[in-house]
Amino acid sequence: MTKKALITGATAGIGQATARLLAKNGYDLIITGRRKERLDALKKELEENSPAKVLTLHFDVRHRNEVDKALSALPEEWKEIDVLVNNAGLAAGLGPLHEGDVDDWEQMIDTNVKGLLYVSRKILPGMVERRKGHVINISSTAGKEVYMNGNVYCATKFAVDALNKAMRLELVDHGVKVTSVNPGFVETEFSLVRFKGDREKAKTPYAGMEPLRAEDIAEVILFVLNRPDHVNINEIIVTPKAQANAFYIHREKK
Ligand code: NDP
Ligand code: 8X3
Repeated sequence: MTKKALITGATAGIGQATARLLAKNGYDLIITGRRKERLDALKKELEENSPAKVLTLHFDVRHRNEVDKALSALPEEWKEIDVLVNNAGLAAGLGPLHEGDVDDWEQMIDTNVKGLLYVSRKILPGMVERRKGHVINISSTAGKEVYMNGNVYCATKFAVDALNKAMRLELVDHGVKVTSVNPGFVETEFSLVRFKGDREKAKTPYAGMEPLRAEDIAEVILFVLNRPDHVNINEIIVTPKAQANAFYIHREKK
């Protein structure tokens, strides 16, 4: 039977690139996000260009009731999910904690940590029951080291790292694999979202260096999923060539 993957945050960036790659590689997909028109457009594109069947679910991961409602009412043929990619997430703002915007903090914690938990709580029991499944948590280099002014975003990704380890411990006896993928700089809508639509500011992280593309991370996810059943990649850190860690970037001067 065709494997089914649920990808959160498939309307842009890493989630969208992963949906495109998995669709070409034999998966049926549940794609989720808040922007319904983008989900509909992606479903159309994938169904026209690949053998994948696609179900769209339009919800905000921060709203527990919306998550519950969407994932409790899955059509019968979509109930057995093989792969969960916990990808939906964001950074909001970049500045010292003592000047931080509390609304930004709430948005990051509610999306990156609580949203991931709400979705996982709905999907993991089925994997445990079937003794089969693979969870891929998209964390970050920001979940491995704290960088200047990253504070709360880094804290949310450290939390994802902890949850990834907890899931692996608690699911190993149930035959479910758990992997964290930790990217460095990837040029997506991430920076535009972080800087609230300011296109000039959004370019600054990538000045004088070549960032990763969303497709680079999608390929890593497919590699992780394609390992033989007895092999699990516990975690993987992927950075651009010019990025040494979460905070040191080599930049070419023009
Ligand atoms: P994008 O901004 O391009 O995509 C983010 C995705 O998350 C969108 O599909 C968005 O969908 C979804 N999303 C955000 N908030 C919510 C919400 N409240 N409810 C539902 N969906 C939501 O960013 P990336 O692709 O770069 O980011 C994907 C993940 O990768 C994030 O977890 C991010 O932290 C992580 N990451 C990114 C890196 C980078 O440099 N780009 C590096 C390391 C990790 P919509 O707006 O339609 O709801
Ligand atoms: C996204 C990459 O370095 O902007 O997690 O935090 S970074």
